[in-house]
Amino acid sequence: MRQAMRIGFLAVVALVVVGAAAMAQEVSFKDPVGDDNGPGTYTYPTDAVYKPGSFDLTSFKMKKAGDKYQLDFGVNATLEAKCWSMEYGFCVQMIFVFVQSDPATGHTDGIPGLNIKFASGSGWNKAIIVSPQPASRVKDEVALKMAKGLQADVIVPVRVKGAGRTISAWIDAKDLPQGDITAWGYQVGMQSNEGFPAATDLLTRKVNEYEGQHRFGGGNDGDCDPHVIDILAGNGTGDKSEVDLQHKMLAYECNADGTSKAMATLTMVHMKK
Ligand SMILES: [Ca+2]
Ligand SMILES: [Ca+2]
Ligand SMILES: [Ca+2]
Repeated sequence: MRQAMRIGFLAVVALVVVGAAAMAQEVSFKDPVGDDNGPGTYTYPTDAVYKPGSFDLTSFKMKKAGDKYQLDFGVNATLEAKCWSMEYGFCVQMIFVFVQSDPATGHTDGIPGLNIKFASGSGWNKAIIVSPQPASRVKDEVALKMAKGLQADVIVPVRVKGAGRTISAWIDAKDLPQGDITAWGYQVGMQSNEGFPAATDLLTRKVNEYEGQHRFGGGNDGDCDPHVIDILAGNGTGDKSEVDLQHKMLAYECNADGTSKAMATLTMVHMKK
């Protein structure tokens, strides 16, 4: 009888351990409110479609769901389901997720139009592009504008959806490496969906010196300024200190002709354990 109880107890322990491992297939980050200003100076385009808070990332979660990963992004404004001709419940936002599963082999180059790079040891192994454009268009842009050596490491979701203040995306789990996703590094870049991008920009909206109807302001008319409006920083807990850390990471220097003197250099964020 005592032996049976011991075996029963061990079985319960085993179930708890397996359960914990299954639950660990989820990462969750928060981002401060009100830091949707890139390096600290950026302003929104003036058209009314860009509501205050639309580019203010507040959270990022990724969890395993069957043979998919579901990604959820919180923003600090109710999404515009009906604008332009987008079909998925959001239209002004575009989000880039950089996933680091192996620091030794990550890419330190950014993606065309973002004007960022990653620090040595902070490179990305997979980049997920969450856009309200049809997946076929995103894939065409990747093939046209990204360096050949990076294209295989880009993931375009099989489905995207916006509702309330949450943008969601689903990717095939097999497209990410195997491993403990809670031990990996992440970075998230908030951008804006540009249907008429420049030849050098992958569907991204430009940041200029002065804001315009469809242009962010507070940057530089060249491509020496980071074209991201909000990113993760610190431990990704949403602590106020992460605002300063973001501004430092997105610091940049331009030459007089608008070429880059020092490009904004990002590092990865890891879940605090
Ligand atoms: Ca934010
Ligand atoms: Ca610029
Ligand atoms: Ca931020």
